[in-house]
Amino acid sequence: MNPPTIASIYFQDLSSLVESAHTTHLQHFPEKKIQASSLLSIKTGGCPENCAYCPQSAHYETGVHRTSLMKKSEVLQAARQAKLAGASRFCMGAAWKSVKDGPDFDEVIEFVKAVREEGLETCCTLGMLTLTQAQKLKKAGLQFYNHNIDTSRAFYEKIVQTRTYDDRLQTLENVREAGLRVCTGGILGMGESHEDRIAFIEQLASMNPPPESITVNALVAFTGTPLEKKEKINSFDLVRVIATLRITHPNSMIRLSAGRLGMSQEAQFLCFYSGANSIFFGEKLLTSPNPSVAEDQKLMDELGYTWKTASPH
Ligand code: SAM
Ligand code: DTB
Ligand code: SF4
Repeated sequence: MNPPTIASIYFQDLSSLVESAHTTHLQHFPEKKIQASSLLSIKTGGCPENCAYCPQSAHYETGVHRTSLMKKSEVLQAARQAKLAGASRFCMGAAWKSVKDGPDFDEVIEFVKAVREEGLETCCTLGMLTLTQAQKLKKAGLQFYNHNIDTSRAFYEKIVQTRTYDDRLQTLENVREAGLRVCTGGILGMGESHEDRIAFIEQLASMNPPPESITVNALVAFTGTPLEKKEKINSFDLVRVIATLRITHPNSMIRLSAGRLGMSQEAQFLCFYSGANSIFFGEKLLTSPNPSVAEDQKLMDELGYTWKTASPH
């Protein structure tokens, strides 16, 4: 018999889908642990790309002010705070199209070394990377690189015109070849169809080895961006994507990422029950707010989850 297609998994009735995703989840992640990553925007706004969802694109008036690269002391202070609050991973994001060799990149290398010394797992998301740049980051002690494919290949060109889907895949290949762990995923609620969501999951499933970490963002619709009027994704649709991802990627971490402020705690629970085992935690994502640490702690206590601690490797 042929294995089930991703479409046939995705289109099952929701209770059967959630049941089988939960069974897979328990087999691979029997401990009720949630991994918490903290985000810091180390260089905000003024980005030359035109990603239709992004408040940091220079193409749109969103009220996000452009900054230069943060200072190492500020980054370290934020990392220490994140660790104290319980985060296991510290993710540094820059509104760059691609990394340019030079003083800013050299400084980011120093940030990575310093954050590692604090005993936190490290992740960066800096835009496109060459293989040599990926290798430099690896050598500095970076563990994860985040670079999202965002959606299906077909829908991608409606969302971004200043780079191609293949550009994204090339960076992911460079990241993999340098020996970094891959964090990739996308955004739901940008107007994509069910077929786009399935094609997005198929693209992730075609990666060999699979991404260690899959990030699922619900669109945060920013005023001034072309997607400002998009309606919030329906919770059942969000759960359908997470449950399908859990079945297709049994060993990957799945992060319920941006957009949690717009979700009920019941919807978040259904996402965790269906396979999500990671969140961004701390009051701020890159430019937008996130639930408070106290609120997330209360939710974890209520659900019976504890935080996953940082791994030394
Ligand atoms: N410039 C780099 C890049 O694009 O890879 C790194 C930073 S960028 C802000 C990281 C990711 O955040 C994007 O790939 C996108 O998936 C996500 N993102 C950006 N704006 C978002 C929004 N309004 N809602 C949800 N996710 C968003
Ligand atoms: C990811 O997939 N989501 C994060 C992270 N990777 C870098 C970013 C979310 C950004 C949400 C909008 C903002 O706060 O600017
Ligand atoms: Fe935003 Fe990254 Fe796109 Fe720049 S490349 S507009 S920072 S998502």
